[in-house]
Amino acid sequence: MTIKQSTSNTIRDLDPIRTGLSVEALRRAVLDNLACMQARYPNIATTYNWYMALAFSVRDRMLARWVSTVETYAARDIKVACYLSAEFLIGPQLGNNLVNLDIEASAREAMRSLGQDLDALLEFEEEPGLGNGGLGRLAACYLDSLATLELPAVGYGIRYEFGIFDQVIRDGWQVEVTDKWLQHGNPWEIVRPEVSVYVSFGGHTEAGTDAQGRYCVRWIPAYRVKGVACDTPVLGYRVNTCNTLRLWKSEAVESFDLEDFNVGDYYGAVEQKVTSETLSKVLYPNDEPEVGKRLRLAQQYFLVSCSLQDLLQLLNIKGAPISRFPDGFVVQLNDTHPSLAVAELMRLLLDERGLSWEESWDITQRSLAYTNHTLLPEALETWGLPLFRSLLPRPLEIIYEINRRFLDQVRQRYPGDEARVARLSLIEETGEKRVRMANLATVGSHAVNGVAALHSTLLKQTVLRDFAELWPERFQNVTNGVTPRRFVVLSNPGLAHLLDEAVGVGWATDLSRLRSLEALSGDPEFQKRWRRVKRHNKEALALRVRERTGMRVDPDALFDIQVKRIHEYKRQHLNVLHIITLYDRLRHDPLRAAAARCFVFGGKAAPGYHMAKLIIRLINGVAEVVNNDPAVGGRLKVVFFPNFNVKNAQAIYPAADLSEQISTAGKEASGTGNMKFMLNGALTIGTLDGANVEIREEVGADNFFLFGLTAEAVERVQREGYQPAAYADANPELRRALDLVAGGHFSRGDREMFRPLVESLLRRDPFLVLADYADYVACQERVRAAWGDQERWTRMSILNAARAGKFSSDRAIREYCEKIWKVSPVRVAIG
Ligand code: F58
Repeated sequence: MTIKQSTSNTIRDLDPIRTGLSVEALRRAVLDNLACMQARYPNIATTYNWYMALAFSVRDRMLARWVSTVETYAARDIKVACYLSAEFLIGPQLGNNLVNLDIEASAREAMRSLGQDLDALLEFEEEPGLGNGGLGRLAACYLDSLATLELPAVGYGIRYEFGIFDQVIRDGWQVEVTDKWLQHGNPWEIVRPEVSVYVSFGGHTEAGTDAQGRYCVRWIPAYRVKGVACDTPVLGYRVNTCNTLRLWKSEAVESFDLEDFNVGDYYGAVEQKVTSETLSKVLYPNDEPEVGKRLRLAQQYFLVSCSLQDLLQLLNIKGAPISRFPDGFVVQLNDTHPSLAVAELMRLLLDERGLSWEESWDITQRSLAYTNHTLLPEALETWGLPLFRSLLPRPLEIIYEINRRFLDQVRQRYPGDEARVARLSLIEETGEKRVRMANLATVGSHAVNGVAALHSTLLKQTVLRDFAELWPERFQNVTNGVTPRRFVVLSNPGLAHLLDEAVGVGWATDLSRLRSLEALSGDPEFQKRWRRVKRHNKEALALRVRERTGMRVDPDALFDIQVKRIHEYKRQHLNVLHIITLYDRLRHDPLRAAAARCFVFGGKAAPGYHMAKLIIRLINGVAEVVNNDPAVGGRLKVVFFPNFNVKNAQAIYPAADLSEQISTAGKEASGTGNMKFMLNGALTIGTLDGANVEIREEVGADNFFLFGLTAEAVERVQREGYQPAAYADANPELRRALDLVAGGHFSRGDREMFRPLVESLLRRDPFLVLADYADYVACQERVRAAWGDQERWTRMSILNAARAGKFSSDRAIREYCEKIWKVSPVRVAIG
């Protein structure tokens, strides 16, 4: 017998059971994987077994593309976009991979022939909740676009064992339950123990001279942790490009648990192992200022050190000199969480590769770029010096040296302006000394961008003003985008089908083509089909609401939806005050004409953010009263949809009529949910904040419900001494709404429960809820009138989708490539 020597790397040389795309090939593959990966025959297989068998069959079909992609990148002199992010909220994988491989229909048929329902298997999948919200989801949309546009890219992050908590509602309160996304294993990842790096922590440094007599520093760490690569394939939409999301998992360094460390101390060794593994154990669910979170700083350093070491190794494998690093890689920092990359790349080049400071700095700056995602001063990351020094003594020294050289430059440019020097410094000197991560990221990067036009403008006027004056050419805007594959093709198949017919296939990768819908927006026949799709999606959501909350909602009602993290600046409580006002009107005048409205809320509150949790409690309190009051007669319904995540989002956006984007102007950097709603034909009620500004520009003022103070006016009102109580005094409806809350009407007579919320609104109201209330309520009247004319509403809905093209993440990624990354597409061939 001769064994065929395989040197092939083409898909044709793999067994068709791993690659075939027909119904029959898929059916056989699933049976094969059921037996060989799950040790089950069909008669005793559970949903879990079927899900895993199908997932492995789909993954098999991605692998040849994955290997070819890696080989293509390795063989060619190309530049790779490296997206560093502490969060990737990638969502369920099965459905998206089926769509991108274009085998959804065959898989459905194959599973049906095996007696299985594909939808039930899709529903079974747990999503990796490795992110808090918009920032993590943006990273996932960008990976999708990078692969779809055939751009060489890698995502680097952390493989948290526990992602964002699951939210359950008990007695109206949020309760956090640990997320166990890995409990059934993860069929989408390949763990690569052979791809590992070591990361140092603690200890001290020793300065000396090297063999050539040059000054050098040695870091003697207190301990080291091993980072192991866990790779997830990211297949583009109907292309061969399959990029990698590399998430690092922390492990103990073997030497600790076996040799020197643990002789006779077995339990001590195990403890060390546990400590090391703790590093990637849990995602921080915080939306609040960081205070003394040692583990979080350790995670950030772990992420950047693993990723940069990996890139240096890749460069080595390619045989390229270190000076070529910026030609081979551009490293995008997704907010300040990975901004230690500035210090770490310097350390690796200086201490480990022996480069000079000047060479190292040139490489670092040319390679890194930074995206800012917030203007809230309290959300700007800083780390106290004692913590920083004890955990990362060598990176801190490097930061000090960067700062020294940087401030020298500043002093030369602005002689005598010590106030400016203090503002620009990487170290905050007042009070406890702290490292300012946004300053570090800005100084170490060649490009800095905001995530919507307004945000980028405000960034230059506020938090990074001095930097923008110093280096105006570094500042850019790249307005966020979302992937139409997951958020239409996958989650709104009815709409996708209608779009295929109306504008022709191809819109999913060229969203500007939706413009041709404009011509159909007034067509009665098309309108009817449009409404039918929406109605179908609303029925599906109503069913889900019933399952999750036990509540019945009417699919004919206007679905008015606000889903996003719960935060005071996002003003869910403004929405609630409007609902209370509508309710109060009906209570006093039950015969009043009122079209049915169903208000849906969804979103998690940071576990320690009491006011946000109280807002959730208020929504549920209002729901309990409004939904059961006979005077309302079912015309108003309030639903809090528990555990808003990517999976639930996919059922929610397609069913929305009205999208609530009501943040205080100047506070929401961009928003991306606003784009997903628009793309699915929802109309927006919103302030001139974040990307709302551009949404309104695209869709036209007539097709957008605008209200509220502008960012400028917000600033002015606050500067002039805002008196929220005066607004309540001047507006009887607002006063009554607040009185109902304070009087225990929504808390079964408990007057204490919502006191902190009402007092905060009346005394401080930092986000100008009361100042915007009247205009919001008036604007909602315009919504009501528009809804009353279904032909008009449908036209506006169609125009919203038609004009959403700008908000594709493909457009955003192309802009990053052109303005910042200088990365070009690379065709991947298979077979
Ligand atoms: C969000 N930030 C912005 N941060 O709030 C939103 O306007 C923007 O559209 C989005 O980024 C994408 O640019 C955001 O989601 C976080 O989740 C942080 C994660 C780390 C802890 C603090 C919150």
